[in-house]
Amino acid sequence: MRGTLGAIVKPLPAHLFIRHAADAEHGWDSGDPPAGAFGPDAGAEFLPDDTSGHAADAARAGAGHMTGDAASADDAGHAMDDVAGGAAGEGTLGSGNAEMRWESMAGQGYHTPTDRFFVRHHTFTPLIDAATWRLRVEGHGVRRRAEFGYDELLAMPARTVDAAIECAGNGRRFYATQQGMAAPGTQWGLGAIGVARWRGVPLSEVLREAGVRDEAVDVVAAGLDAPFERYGRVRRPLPVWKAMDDVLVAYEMNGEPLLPDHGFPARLVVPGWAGIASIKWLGEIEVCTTAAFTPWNTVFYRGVIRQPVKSAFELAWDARLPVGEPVVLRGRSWSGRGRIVRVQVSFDGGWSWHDADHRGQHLVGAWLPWHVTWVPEHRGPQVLMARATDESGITQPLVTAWHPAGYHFDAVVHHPIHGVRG
Ligand SMILES: Nc1nc2c(c(=O)[nH]1)N[C@H]1C(S)=C(S)[C@@H](COP(=O)(O)O)O[C@H]1N2
Ligand SMILES: [Mo]
Repeated sequence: MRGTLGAIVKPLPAHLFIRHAADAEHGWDSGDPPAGAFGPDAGAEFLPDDTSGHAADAARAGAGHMTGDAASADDAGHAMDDVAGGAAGEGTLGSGNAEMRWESMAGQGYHTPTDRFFVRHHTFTPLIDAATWRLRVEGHGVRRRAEFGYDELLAMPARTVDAAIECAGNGRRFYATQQGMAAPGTQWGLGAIGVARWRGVPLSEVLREAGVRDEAVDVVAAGLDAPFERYGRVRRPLPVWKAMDDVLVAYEMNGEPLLPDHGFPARLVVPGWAGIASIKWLGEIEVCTTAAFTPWNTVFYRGVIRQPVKSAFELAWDARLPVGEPVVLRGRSWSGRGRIVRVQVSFDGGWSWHDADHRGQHLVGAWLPWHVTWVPEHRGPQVLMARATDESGITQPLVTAWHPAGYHFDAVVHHPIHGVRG
């Protein structure tokens, strides 16, 4: 068991873009959305996930040890901000958000290595001592309070699950770049997703220890990170059926204890659902006998449940590809609704589509790696497109419906490349 956390280090993010929550043009600086922007007048039903400039400010104040690659890399096509870090401790991202570089998945196996797994915090990484950490389960929906220490959790029947965690705002920047209407919040490209091998105790086991009542309706998981502005601790309700189905109280990620940035000592992993459901630094679970409401299902992430179908190339933005030379383009597609059944790629702006070959496995709740061979014919800027169909029959559209908070961007992404002399 690791008690002292200074030793647990997330490698500095050569494979990550740093993205600040605040964006001068499209975000705002406090928890309050601009008047009218998301109110009933705007016809908006949903509100943004990223509302705070505080995290970025704290990061600047505490910045220092995270410099270099992430800030200086050529980032054409991605809005890059200055480097965050330092707020919580050496070796953690501190505050702020970091996005996986898709080209860093090239040549990787099925899982996202932990050093490039995206990080999304509402405030900053808490350093929690596992020796004194407790997970409490309580509420009207259980017969008795239950409490678990780290060692007790590790001693319970464990399960291993390969699952994706994806931010509801993944792809948000394409509302601006492809559809001409910027959505407020962190301007993620497609890298706010990762698939890891999680190990932990099924939440159903944890709840059973407390004796779930038939009357239980919702389960509210709360994090031990600092309260977010005036909204209190990050906490998100889950319906009890999902909580009892496939949710994990995870303590391991890719065969190692969780890193602080990803929720040490324990987090929820909620397969297929928006990342906010996968509460990090889990401290309390309240089981309610009536529908539960917190700012994380009313003000933020309202109506957001399953993740839609998406695809990405394992390729740098503006990659340079030699004309006349066959290139194997690889990518991955995923959907919170189930398996991917088809992936097609277009090299001519969507006029013609070619089936991609699938390689390996596609686990439900994770992703399908695919590849297609192409010979670039022209020099100069071009666009690659990939679109997937999931087993619910839904295919990625060319344009997605506007969402005022920038969630659910499922349209085909235009990936720019340059044909260069071979
Ligand atoms: N306690 C707590 N849990 C949290 C968050 C948070 O800020 N605090 N962020 C959520 C969001 S919005 C996402 S997308 C995922 C990101 O998980 P990761 O940082 O391990 O990639 O964690 C979720 N769980
Ligand atoms: Mo998120």
